[in-house]
Amino acid sequence: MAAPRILTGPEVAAHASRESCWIIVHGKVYDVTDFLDEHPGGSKIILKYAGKDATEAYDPIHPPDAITTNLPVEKHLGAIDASTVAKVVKEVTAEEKTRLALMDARPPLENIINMHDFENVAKAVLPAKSWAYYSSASDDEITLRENRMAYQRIWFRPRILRDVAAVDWSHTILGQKSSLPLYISATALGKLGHPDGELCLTRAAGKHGVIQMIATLASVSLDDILDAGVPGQPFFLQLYVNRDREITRKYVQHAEKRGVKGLFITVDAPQLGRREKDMRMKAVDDDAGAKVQEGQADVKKDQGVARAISSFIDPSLSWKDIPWFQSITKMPIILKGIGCAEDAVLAYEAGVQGIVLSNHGGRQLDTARSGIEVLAEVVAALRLRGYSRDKFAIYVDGGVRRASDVLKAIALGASAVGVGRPFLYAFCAYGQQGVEKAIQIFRDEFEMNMRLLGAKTIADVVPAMVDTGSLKSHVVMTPEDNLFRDTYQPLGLAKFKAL
Ligand code: 173
Repeated sequence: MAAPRILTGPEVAAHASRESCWIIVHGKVYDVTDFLDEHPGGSKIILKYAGKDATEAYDPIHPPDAITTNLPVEKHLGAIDASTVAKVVKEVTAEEKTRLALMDARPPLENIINMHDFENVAKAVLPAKSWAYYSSASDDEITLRENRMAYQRIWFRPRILRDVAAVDWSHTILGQKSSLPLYISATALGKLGHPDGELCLTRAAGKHGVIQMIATLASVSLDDILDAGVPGQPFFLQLYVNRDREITRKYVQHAEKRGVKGLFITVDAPQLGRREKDMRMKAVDDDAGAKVQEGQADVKKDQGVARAISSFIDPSLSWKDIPWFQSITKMPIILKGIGCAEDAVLAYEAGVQGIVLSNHGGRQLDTARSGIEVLAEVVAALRLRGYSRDKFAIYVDGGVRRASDVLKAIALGASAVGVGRPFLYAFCAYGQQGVEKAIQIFRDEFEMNMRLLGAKTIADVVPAMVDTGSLKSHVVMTPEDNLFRDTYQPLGLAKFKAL
């Protein structure tokens, strides 16, 4: 076998144009000239790193094997001699300095007492682009906010004198033991917020008996996440279905072989929503950044992070595909992103094992209703068809910030609840310890709320414990949720250039 070719920094730097573009990623040199126009994120961003090391920019937004699977082997030019690469001294911007200072000045973790606190810290310490990507939702972000507000339109009907000395909020989710009646829902691109990315969730979840749903577009590979689990740690997998079904088949079967306990197929994203905070961030960067290839028509420039990497998702996915999924895996199949009773009934009739009533954290169809509102009509429709909670799972996600929200959903018939952003913000702000603290806060809140509600176990949380009279009315006066209001960042309008 020929010895691998070793290249030097100056050799790579000589290929820094559209005509010949080499880049370094993780110590290897690649010729990406022919790939420039195929790059889902556009050519411009690659050209920014032409002739240079692109690892730092590449890492958070690509699956670890993206280059090796997309680039023919003859374009893998060899290894780089690191000692010959000119060190780029990065200028620390004023914004970055402020961010680092805020990181040092974070509230000590013991002062964090609720999920809003994590969000508030994450907002301050995340790079602006990461915050924009995570926090954004589609169009006017009405649904994002409604997800929170809907819980405030449900009121408790507590029971008293029930000997609540011992209360137990542990639960079973898709047949798996869970220390909480909620699971960590999938969020993508964790390394935009923390160098260890999704592993912060894995380690905390393993330690505290919580189930993590792994995102197809996690920054850490599926295998690396599974390898980081403790023996027997249960995981679910969120699936974006690839236009190339062979890729999806292999991915799903690999996950099953590795012991993943449930397949959550995302069905609400045939196209990604327009998340304007994310889109504007990209525009700002283009104005301020290096003007690579000025005048070049690059249609992808203002679409934001998520849209740039989502072109593999198959918009032709339909009910006809469900039997195929059932033929390739024995994992329970859950359709994630159901928004009305009609589709819940179709899912039930298709023989899948459950659904997630979700609007994708407000990131897809704006003014879609909240999962918790949809839950009431779904349970009613399924009851007419003989549904029982132990045979078909109904999960809800979106807007959950308190154990009381979870209890409301369970009272209304949810099997369990998904919590995404709060855990994401917890690790962006404090790494694994943040996630552990978030779990601890939920525990404390479950203990208090279950005692006050008069429920000793999750099975005791019943429909009669909630008043949903106002749930469907979207114009009900309630006291404002100040914490939510203070962390919510209003959308902005297009900025004028400097005068
Ligand atoms: O909500 C998202 O951002 C999301 O689901 C996604 C989809 C494609 C690429 C990255 C994230």
